Amino acid sequence: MSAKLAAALLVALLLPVPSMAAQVIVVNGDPPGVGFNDPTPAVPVGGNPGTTVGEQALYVFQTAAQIWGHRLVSTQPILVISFFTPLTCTATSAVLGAAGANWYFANVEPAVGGQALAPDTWYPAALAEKLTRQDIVADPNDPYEVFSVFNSELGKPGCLTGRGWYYGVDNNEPSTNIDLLAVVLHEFGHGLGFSVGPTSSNTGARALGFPSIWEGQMLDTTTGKRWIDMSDPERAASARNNQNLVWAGQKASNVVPSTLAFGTQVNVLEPASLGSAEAVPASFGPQLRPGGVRAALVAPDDGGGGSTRDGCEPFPQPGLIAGNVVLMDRGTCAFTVKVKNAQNAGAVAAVVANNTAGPLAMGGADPTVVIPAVGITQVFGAALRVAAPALVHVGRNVTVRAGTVLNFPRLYAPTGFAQGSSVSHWDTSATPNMLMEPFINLDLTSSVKNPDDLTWSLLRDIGW
Ligand SMILES: [Ca+2]
Ligand SMILES: [Ca+2]
Ligand SMILES: [Ca+2]
Ligand SMILES: [Zn+2]
Repeated sequence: MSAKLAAALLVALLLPVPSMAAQVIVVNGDPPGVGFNDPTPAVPVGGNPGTTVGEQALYVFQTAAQIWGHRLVSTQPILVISFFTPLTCTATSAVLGAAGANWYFANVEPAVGGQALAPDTWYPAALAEKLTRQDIVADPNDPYEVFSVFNSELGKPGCLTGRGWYYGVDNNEPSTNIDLLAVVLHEFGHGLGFSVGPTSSNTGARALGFPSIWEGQMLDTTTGKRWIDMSDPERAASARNNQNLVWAGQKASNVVPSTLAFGTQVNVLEPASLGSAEAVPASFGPQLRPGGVRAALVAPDDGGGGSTRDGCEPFPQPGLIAGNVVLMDRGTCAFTVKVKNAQNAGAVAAVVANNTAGPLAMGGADPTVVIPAVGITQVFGAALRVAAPALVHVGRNVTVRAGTVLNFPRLYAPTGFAQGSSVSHWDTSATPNMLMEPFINLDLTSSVKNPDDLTWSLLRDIGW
């Protein structure tokens, strides 16, 4: 039995990539003059010897295919149809790429030496062929196991203007460019099976009533139920249960301690009844020192604007702040503006409470910020505000790894459902940043495996 999620049918030449373990073959799906066929001259960059934009793009894809090929074990070649096409974007945000298994298979009998699939369960094509040890041909005119598309407009006016692809293969992209190799590795990861598959993450509905192979490892830590045991509405609710949906596979859990860093927390020393809660370090400003910050937490009025709690105005009474940790609410102005206002008033650290569910991961950049800042949940922020002034320690949590619950890594399940991102990614609270988070980060390596990354361990949990 087979199911198709999306079509990708621009066929051109086959480009085999030699590899030790599984053959991952990039199929150039671009029409003349576009993407892999872009004849624009280019200067070799970051280990990529190509002398046209098209050659450089192909070199990046073949590098990604090789990295995956060395990891995967399969007797069956994995055909990846790839092309560049305009995808959704604005001057400040862009869909970089999209990919998936080109087919899902269920109830396919194994060939000699192959393994049986779990009954009535959808498998991504490449994995189904690996396990059953055969070429499962659903449609001879569409033989690809993986399809992938990438944004052809990146860096052009109106599409992350000026921030085009980086074609080097050395993880050394300038902060103004997007590392194509990381994006290709990410998208191929989806195509190989890093996805909830034909089960709708939005409605929880299953294709033909069969679960996907993912559902057995998707655990909702609020209800204690796995997706495989839920009704459609329960799955839809779980997909929005921010911070509480995890991947409960054993292999991924095993490598959490070697892959993810210890988390950060705000621990309330006085009044002790408030306990402690997870905090997410901001992407700007200094890191917390190893011992963290121990000081009084205060929540003074900023004296102006739509809210006196948002820290968007310079604090009128710096005397209330000097030497203390300042609590502010998310909203109205950039995170860097709030933290800078706290710093200017003499604060030693800043804590910003979310205005929606989940811990707050603060982005932005301002090299003049010299105090550490962390984001917390709206609920914990409200409790702290009531208790202020309170004595707090902002520092490392030495028992819980960042981005985990019960030592299981979180899946991305924001309260506001995000089509194309929800569920089939790691949560952004993972630290260091993981390849399969929904947003690209500058600090990714080209590794898909522990101790750098969790992707490979998740794929092993589903049978790779
Ligand atoms: Ca095949
Ligand atoms: Ca204000
Ligand atoms: Ca992260
Ligand atoms: Zn993705």
